[in-house]
Amino acid sequence: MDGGPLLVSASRQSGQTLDVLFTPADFGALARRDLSQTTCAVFDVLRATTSLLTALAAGAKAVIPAADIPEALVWKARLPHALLAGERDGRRILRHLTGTVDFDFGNSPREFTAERVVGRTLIATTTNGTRALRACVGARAVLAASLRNAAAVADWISANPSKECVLVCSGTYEDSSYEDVLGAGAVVDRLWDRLHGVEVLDGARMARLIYLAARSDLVGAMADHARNGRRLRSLPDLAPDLAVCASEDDLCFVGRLGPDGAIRIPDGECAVS
Ligand code: 3SL
Repeated sequence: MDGGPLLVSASRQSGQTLDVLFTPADFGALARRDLSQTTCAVFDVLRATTSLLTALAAGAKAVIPAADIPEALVWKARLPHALLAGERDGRRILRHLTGTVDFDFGNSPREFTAERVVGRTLIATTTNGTRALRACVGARAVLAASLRNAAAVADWISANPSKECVLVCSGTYEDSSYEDVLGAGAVVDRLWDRLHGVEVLDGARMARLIYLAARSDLVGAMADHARNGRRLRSLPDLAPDLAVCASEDDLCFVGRLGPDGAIRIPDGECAVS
């Protein structure tokens, strides 16, 4: 893949950096930082960003990431035709958590079929993924990223250079998560030959090395080494999500957070892979 010299030429003038944030402990600092010259690509490989990108691929009009359940319900009151998606403890959010309604979807990418989502706006809240996306509000660009669109994210970053590019791992609860590092490492790897003159910080190098060590069997690696992967593997109805979330580069677009708070496929990107 050759994305051209854009990232290279801009870096010589402006001192670009590429970094990875590994833990949810970084979200607070991120939200307080000046991100006006920063692109943030957010990974929740298992499963939030994979699922929202899958929904967009299936024809959903937009996905609105909500920080928590009350905020999702406020969005729903504003957009009554929108569908609610999300999980707590990996399971669909039901009435006992909302007090009023069952959510329409959980957080399995396999739920977001064209039959159910085409033309619809989704409002999503998940434990870590949507929280990480929201921590990046204020950045010059916020992208939803996963293994499924790693090459598209790398191409977008290359074609739209920012002074800083930060690959944000959503993590699991308050901890780092292996699968998000794999996703970030895959993007660093796709960018690798286009990074001359960019300062590639140790975090980005580490993520790439971890990805390269695992890439021959990403499903097995996630099922063995990721806390969330082990949990999904142990649940017969959710175990097939691992293979969907481990597939690489089968989506040819990025999801970009807009000023209205909704993630969409930008104009000009392919719509469906
Ligand atoms: O934390 C999250 O955002 C979720 O993706 C976790 S889960 O895979 O749905 O359990």
